[in-house]
Amino acid sequence: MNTVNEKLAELAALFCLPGTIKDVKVINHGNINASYDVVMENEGSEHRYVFQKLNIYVFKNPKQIMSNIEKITGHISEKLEAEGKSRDNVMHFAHCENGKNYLVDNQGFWRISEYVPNSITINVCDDLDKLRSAGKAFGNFQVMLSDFDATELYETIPNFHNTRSRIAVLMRHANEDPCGRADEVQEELARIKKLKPLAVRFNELIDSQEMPIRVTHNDTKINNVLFDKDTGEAKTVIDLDTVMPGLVAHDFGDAIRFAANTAAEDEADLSKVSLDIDRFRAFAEGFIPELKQYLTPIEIKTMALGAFVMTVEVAVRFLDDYITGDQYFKTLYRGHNLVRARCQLKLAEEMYDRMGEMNKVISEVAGMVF
Ligand code: GN1
Ligand code: MG
Repeated sequence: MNTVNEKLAELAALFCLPGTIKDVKVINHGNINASYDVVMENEGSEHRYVFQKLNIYVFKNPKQIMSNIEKITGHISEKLEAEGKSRDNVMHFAHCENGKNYLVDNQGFWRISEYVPNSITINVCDDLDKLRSAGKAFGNFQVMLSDFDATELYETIPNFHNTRSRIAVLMRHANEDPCGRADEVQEELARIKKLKPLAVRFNELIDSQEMPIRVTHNDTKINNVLFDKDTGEAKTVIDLDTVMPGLVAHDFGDAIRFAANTAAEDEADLSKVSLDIDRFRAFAEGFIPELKQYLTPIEIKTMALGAFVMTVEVAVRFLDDYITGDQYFKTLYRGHNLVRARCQLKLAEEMYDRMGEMNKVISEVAGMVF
């Protein structure tokens, strides 16, 4: 047994999991935490878990995350129970003997969740039914939390979707140029400056208190949805680390940024990168009707804007990480963050040009003229 497996076996015991480890696979999607898919055997039956080491460079207060998650999953479970529905798909975390749902040791901050049975994740999505279903799942997640008191949640990463502040930080780092990489990215910086007036629109609408703040997921990549292996329907959403007060448009927009791109988020061949309006529509057809009764007109009118803003914001974050030496996102090669930033920037510029087309789809799906 190698050292990773020995560590996982030690953790399994500390988290009071019955049985012995039978199989371990590294989970490669996800740009932040280290995750392992672990199968355990106990008296002839198998149980599957996800073991994770949290990235404490990204999450400065991991205990606050675990407190948020306990409250959120508890709230959703209670609601489902009251409605007589199954709680099987709600994420469940293992607890140590001391009752805590995490463990800190000299190697890091650990947690273990039970694998949701019969589920799979996907990274690319050209199946419109699946996208519609994913939209419904993210919409439903917000509905489930619509009566949750947001003041009970810690802000796990302050200013997470504060686009204006993200851009300001990028420009400051470009001036400081700690790794001597700023010269290489002058063109990208100029393009971001051009997009900035529209990219900070949500900051203005928040400042003028025109946008309702809700409890949102904030990291709505398609690989954070679990689909049923047999039916292909979305079962639930995972990765609750960034559930915080936010805007509906952040969740809609981040999902579109990832799922309606005809290429991967780190595609180097930019000719492959574009917005697929059919995928955009399919996700909207799942998301908007699920939530519609809660939405105010301005939230519907700014939904497409959310796709553009989230795409600019992620471009800014990737570029910032490149300039500051690739400390935040996992990278597979030198320049990976720059490739990601260029890909997102190309998509954001296309969204800017096609805003009218995106708005038309939203207006049709929501049955609202604007
Ligand atoms: C990170 O953990 P993961 O891979 O789901 C990041 C998101 C970015 C995404 C880009 C906490 O998400 O905000 O949109 O990478 N999560 C955090 O792929 O920063
Ligand atoms: Mg995440």
